[in-house]
Amino acid sequence: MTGADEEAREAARRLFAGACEFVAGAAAVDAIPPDTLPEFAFVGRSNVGKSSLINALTGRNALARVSQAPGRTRQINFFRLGEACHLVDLPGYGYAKISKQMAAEWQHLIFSYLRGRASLRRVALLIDARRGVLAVDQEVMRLLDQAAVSYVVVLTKTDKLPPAEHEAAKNAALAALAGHTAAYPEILATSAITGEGLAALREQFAALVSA
Ligand SMILES: Nc1nc2c(ncn2[C@@H]2O[C@H](COP(=O)(O)OP(=O)(O)O)[C@@H](O)[C@H]2O)c(=O)[nH]1
Ligand SMILES: [Mg+2]
Repeated sequence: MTGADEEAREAARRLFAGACEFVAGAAAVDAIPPDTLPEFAFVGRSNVGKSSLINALTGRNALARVSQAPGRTRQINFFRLGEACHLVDLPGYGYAKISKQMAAEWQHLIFSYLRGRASLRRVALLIDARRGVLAVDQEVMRLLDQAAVSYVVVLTKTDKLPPAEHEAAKNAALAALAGHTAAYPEILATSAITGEGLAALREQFAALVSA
């Protein structure tokens, strides 16, 4: 391991060792708090594992409430990690029973947040490793491209995928990045259960906090 690797690892450890507190929940655009700290947002379909990943990254069990009812969390939840950055849990999309009206409201809230957020360093776009990138995920990727928001595709729940299928799942996700101008060119595979990929994601965020 080089000195630079060790430094990166140490910076990530320090960042995620900080206290993590709920700051605000915004169900409407005017309730979004000011962007005072570097921010990392998590977006993905309902039930993809956003809350679980935030809990696993920060080592807290019930920080971002893990909802058993898909489509329940309709607000943007902001958490402060130490004094260093915000972690932002965006409401899930793609829930079948959601009305057209709700879907339009989701898009308005999310897009208002994404467009005007100077402090937003990177979005983690979560994809269920067993399902891969769906048409609705492609739509969100286009929104992110339009808003010129840098995003990294993160596969979730890899523990549910047979080890022999991991490589193919990553390659398929990588292929789905074609033509997406704001996508980070690598896929991170994670599991909130086994902890796979968490250190790599922490390091990516830590590098962007100090950048
Ligand atoms: N096996 C496994 N289950 C997970 C993982 N992450 C989340 N889940 C489960 O998937 C469901 C949805 O997770 P949640 O974090 O609430 O998803 P969200 O709607 O995107 O916030 C819950 O039942 C979680 O326990 C994971 O890495 N592995
Ligand atoms: Mg959630």
